[in-house]
Amino acid sequence: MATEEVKKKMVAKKEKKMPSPADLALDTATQEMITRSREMEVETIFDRAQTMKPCNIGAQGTCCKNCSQGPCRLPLPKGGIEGEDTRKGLCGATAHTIAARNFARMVAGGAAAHSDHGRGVAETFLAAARKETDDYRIMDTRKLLEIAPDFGVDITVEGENGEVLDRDIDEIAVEVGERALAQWGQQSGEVCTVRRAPKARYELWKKLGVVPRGIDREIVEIMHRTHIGVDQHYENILEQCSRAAIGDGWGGSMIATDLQDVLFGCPYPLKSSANLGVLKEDHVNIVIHGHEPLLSEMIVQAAELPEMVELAKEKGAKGIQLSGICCTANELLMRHGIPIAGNFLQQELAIVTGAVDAMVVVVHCIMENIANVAQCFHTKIITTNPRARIASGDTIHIEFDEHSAFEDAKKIVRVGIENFPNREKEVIIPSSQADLIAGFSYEAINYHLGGTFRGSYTTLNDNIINGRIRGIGGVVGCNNARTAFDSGHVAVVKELIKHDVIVLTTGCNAIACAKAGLLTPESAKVYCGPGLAEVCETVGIPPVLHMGSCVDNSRILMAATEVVKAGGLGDDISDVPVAGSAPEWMSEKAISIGHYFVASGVYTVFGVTMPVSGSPVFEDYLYNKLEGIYGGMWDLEVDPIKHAHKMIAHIDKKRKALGIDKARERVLMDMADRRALEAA
Ligand code: BF8
Repeated sequence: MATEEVKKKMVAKKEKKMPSPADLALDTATQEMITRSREMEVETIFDRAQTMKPCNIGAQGTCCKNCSQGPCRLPLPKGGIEGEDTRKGLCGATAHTIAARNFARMVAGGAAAHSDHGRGVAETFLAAARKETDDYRIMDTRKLLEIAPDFGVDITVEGENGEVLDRDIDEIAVEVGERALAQWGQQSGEVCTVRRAPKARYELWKKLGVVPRGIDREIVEIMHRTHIGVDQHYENILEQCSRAAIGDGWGGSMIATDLQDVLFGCPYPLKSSANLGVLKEDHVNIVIHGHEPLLSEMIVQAAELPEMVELAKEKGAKGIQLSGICCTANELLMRHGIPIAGNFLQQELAIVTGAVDAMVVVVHCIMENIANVAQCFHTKIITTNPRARIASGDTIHIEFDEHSAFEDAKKIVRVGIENFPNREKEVIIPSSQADLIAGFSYEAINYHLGGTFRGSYTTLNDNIINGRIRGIGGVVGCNNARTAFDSGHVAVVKELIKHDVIVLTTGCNAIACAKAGLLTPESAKVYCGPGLAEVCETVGIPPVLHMGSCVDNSRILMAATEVVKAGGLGDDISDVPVAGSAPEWMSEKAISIGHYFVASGVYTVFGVTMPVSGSPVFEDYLYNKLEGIYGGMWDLEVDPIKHAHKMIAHIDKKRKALGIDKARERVLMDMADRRALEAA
């Protein structure tokens, strides 16, 4: 048995091995809270990432556990494969079949998560349109009229004398709701919103036979094909991935974004702030975490009720501070300017401040361990969705129903308020928070970058053609505890804007950029190349445009489509100088997003890792051959600077193909001349 002294030495040795908070996270607020959690012996993901290492074979994507004869593990031999790859599972499945199956199941998981979110929104939308609930109503009729034709719904009607009359808005809303909801269960034909893609892209999908028939159908078919003994051709499996992923990006996610905009308003630029410093010691802090905005919209209204503010004061608080984590945060920010407490890896740390009176969770990206961390503090964890409950800890479940939404929200807010006097531990809130501007829906970009009299993407295209803007980077995705928190995000984005690539961002990347101060117009002068800085200064926009949550990646698809429509940059998304990126991805949703970017013609680079490295054949298919089929392909680059430069090289390749590479050289000469003049 170890003596006390030996024990101390062991602990010291263990502690010495633990990386310092500065090595684990970019921002000081996170570092402070990691330190506090360690001091208080509250275990977080930052600790577990040190003590639990990933399975090497699973990380390569070549562990098959799709039947009970396995798991069959096919690691890549050290030094790679020489000659024919003869590795096989018990059934004979090759490494590429196994890697493709595992990849496909990630697409299915991701597409299902996004699309089920969309289904929930569509159901609530329809309930609102049919006036079955008083709590939701059609708010943005402009957007409703804009999207209705895409669902095959007429917005005008012929009058008795042949005149064109406006149709009743309620009738239009009901029909849009019904048509939208039908896209999930449709068995044949096409998901109707897919037709929004540029004509050339849609025609390519038709030729390849990858237009999704129905959103759910394509996801189910992935699960069928990847069952033992079904689809054993990696190219054929990937084709099904394309159907499901397109059904997500151009279907489930896009419909979710559309209907959320109609119900809650299309976002336009507004100011706010981000990081743990937005929590307020003297206020009731209610943190809303997850993805669907249906409940959070009600919580915003409930928290503003005079009776709630009064109750908070009775309990000794000065008011109620709402903030968000993950994509619910992005939704609330985009439409209401509610501040963001943090992204994925900050959910436990928000509780570690001791200031969170209630953390209300919905669906996706909620770590089970928040329930354990909450037990070390007074925080109430409130689950609200029947699909997402937590067995650990001592959570409360207040089920949210769209028919009693406001009443449910009031109950939830009251739990937070009543918990305020129960704070036992010292409250320590990091001071760090950064100002930001968010709310760049593709409609808002249309307006801000548009011409003088009417919005269009022509000005953006002109600036790409004349080379001030080199190209567009869509940088999105999660945090990943296997890499220093936020550092990949921020390094990739800074490198892109330094080289005049304007960045469209969503999800946890958007939050990382916000915390790093990249979502302000002022940041252009500090971080951008001369061309992009000039455009941002002239138009008054940040160089990094926050377009919303992860379902709002559909806004990036629409922005790319608008660029094609505005002309001068080719006929298809694959012609445009654009590249995609997820520097710190971790979720299955990210894989579905990555694949619909690729299938839409976008070269897409992921950071950290890709679970396909155990199959050089499948890896080569994703990283090289797909470009010949879709005009877009996957890539992996762990080093953030190289990652950004791979994107830039692709953007330059597209500029060259369009014949606009010379324009940029001229612009750079002009700017250099101007600087020389300024210096003289
Ligand atoms: O949907 S970026 S960690 S919060 S999965 Fe999750 Fe990834 Fe964040 Fe938003 Ni998207």
